[in-house]
Amino acid sequence: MEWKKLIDLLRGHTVYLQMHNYPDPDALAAAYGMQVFLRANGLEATICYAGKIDKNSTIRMVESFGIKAVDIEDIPDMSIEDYIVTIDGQKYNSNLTDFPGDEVACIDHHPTMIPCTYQYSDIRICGACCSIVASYFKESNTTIDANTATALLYGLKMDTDSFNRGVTDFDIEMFEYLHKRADYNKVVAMYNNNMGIEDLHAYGEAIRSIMIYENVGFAKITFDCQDAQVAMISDFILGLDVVEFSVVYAVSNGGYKFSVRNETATCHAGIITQKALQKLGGGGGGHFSMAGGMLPESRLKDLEENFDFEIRKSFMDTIEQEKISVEEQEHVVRISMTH
Ligand SMILES: [Mn+2]
Repeated sequence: MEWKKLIDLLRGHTVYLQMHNYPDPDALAAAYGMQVFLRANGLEATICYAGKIDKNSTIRMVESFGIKAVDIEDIPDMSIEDYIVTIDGQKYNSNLTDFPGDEVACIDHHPTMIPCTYQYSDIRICGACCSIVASYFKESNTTIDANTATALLYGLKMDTDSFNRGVTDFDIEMFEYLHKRADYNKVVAMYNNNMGIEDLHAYGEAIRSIMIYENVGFAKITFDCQDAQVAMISDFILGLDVVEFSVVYAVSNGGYKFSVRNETATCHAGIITQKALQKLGGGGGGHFSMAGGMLPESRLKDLEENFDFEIRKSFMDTIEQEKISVEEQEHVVRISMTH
């Protein structure tokens, strides 16, 4: 990370920090942290997004940390000359709408699906985008105020499912840095109270529909719910003692969106999701322990009658085909921890 290069690149331009669509706590906190960091270096930037901030946890963040995030529909004058830094997402990803501005920089912690050349790129595979943003303060010796440190720590805790998922040494290092400067009681209080009544409907549907094959759990939600809710349900299913791999899918734009979680050493969630959905005419991908995907409406007609069966079959077959051998395991697990 060469933070001075980012500052030099952005200086003199109208700058937008674009989070992925329907931003989650990690995206919101990382964008906010980056805005504060840029301001400390004499630059103003506007946080923006497509979709909505309508989940309990994110609405509360905006209010409680004083984050000003602007809906793209309220930025009619963004021009092609304006600079965009993508935060917690990458250009060409389906969850990052292409805005008029020029995506000159990217700060993200996800594996790259479709490569893109940026003038400044900081993509590091770690537990949360907030960790990367925290490192800008640390490495540049920029003073971080308690509110910003608390927001980043909350984003880090949320995206790593309280340090259970995808955590690297780097995240722990940033946790230590933020913990010294944040109000951790506030983080814990927010973390323990982020479920809304509407989330219970999604839980209810998932519990009714759950099917378990071997160590794989499937659940379906038949109403349009937010990405964050599908992910939350997938974590929940994974919490069952007999489940080590969970596949949750929910209605979205006439099709289905998927959230997949893995805690086995023999499966790679990203590869399995990509291949299983490709067979059905959809797409997806992601990390070793978490992945997401999509089956478009156009593909449902062919599958209609046996839809749920076809999904389960495709995932079960792919899990069998893609099983990582014992010899490979150590290597893959090590790679997945460090990259
Ligand atoms: Mn994230």
